[in-house]
Amino acid sequence: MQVAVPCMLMRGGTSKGAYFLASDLPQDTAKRDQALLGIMGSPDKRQIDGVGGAHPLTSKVAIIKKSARPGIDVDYLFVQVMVEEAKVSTSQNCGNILAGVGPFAIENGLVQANDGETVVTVYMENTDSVAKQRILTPGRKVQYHGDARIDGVPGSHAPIMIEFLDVAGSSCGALFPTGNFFDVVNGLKVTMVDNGMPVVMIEAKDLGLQGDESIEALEANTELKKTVEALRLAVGPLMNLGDVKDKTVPKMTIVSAPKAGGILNTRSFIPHRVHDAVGVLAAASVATAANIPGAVGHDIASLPTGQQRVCEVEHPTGTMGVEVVLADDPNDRVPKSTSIMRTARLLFAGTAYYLEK
Ligand code: NQM
Repeated sequence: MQVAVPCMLMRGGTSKGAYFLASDLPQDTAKRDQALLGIMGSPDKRQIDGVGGAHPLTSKVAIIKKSARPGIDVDYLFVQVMVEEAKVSTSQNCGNILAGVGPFAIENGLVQANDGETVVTVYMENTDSVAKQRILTPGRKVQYHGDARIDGVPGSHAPIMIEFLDVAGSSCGALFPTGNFFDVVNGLKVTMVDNGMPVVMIEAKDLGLQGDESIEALEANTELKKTVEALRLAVGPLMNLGDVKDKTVPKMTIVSAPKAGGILNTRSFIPHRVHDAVGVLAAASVATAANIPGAVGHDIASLPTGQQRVCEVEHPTGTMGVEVVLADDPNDRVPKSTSIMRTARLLFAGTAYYLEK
């Protein structure tokens, strides 16, 4: 039987996903996951029988509800729908899909917009942390057009500023979950960091790479993929993430000296495909660690000065600017805040269908 669910398809930053009101989906988690797999068309390499885009970056879901928490407008649960496996994961957050959450909340009447600009405060269920989004709302309506450009997305759109306040250690318990700025695992020097996304930073040269290899070359390098996956499985428990075999974290980020005026050049396994750009919270983690002497990448990074620093993280399709406000006490490594500009666009509003089995 075909089951109908109201749905909005939105681009959030450099990702694309299906956005739902929590009340429109089955309340039972197993049934909800079956519904999401059906809607996206998984498992199938092409997701031909669903609306998924056949890549992890376009097989994403946001589930949103009005929040009962004081000072919070909406609760956002991110769900990664695997493309080729009949699996979904809530073990990670997504800062790109987050960009569409405020606009979705306003479009669906969960938040009353001001005439001009509306701040939407979002509780991110996956990581028990909060983000504030500033959305342009002239005439109390979301404005999608504008002059803001983000690398990885053609054209320009209205800017959405996102500020993260309490994301350090939100998945791993601490900014540096092992208590060290670097560790040696499987013979490789790595930094394990979590400023909103668990990330493992490895220098390109330690993997026999230049760091500016194409996405295709990295994905075709089976030896490299084996090394990276073995490392990921080994660091999972060290990062307090347990067995990460079936998880989409940590993200494995290869860093090298900047080539385009940024702080570092990156290539990220997320964790099996290579990101076309870099994740929002992943960039927040990389930028934070790069600023800390002793962390992998610090010595080859080109860093701005001052307490408030815009750190451009280079990636395969451009750069992502992360504003890091360092703590007042230089010995305190947790930044006061981390902010990133994104854009988002409502692409389609209607009804999604899945077959109830
Ligand atoms: O790190 C992809 C994305 C992401 C995650 C992924 C993200 C983030 O770019 O905050 O946005 O790493 O799975 O959509």
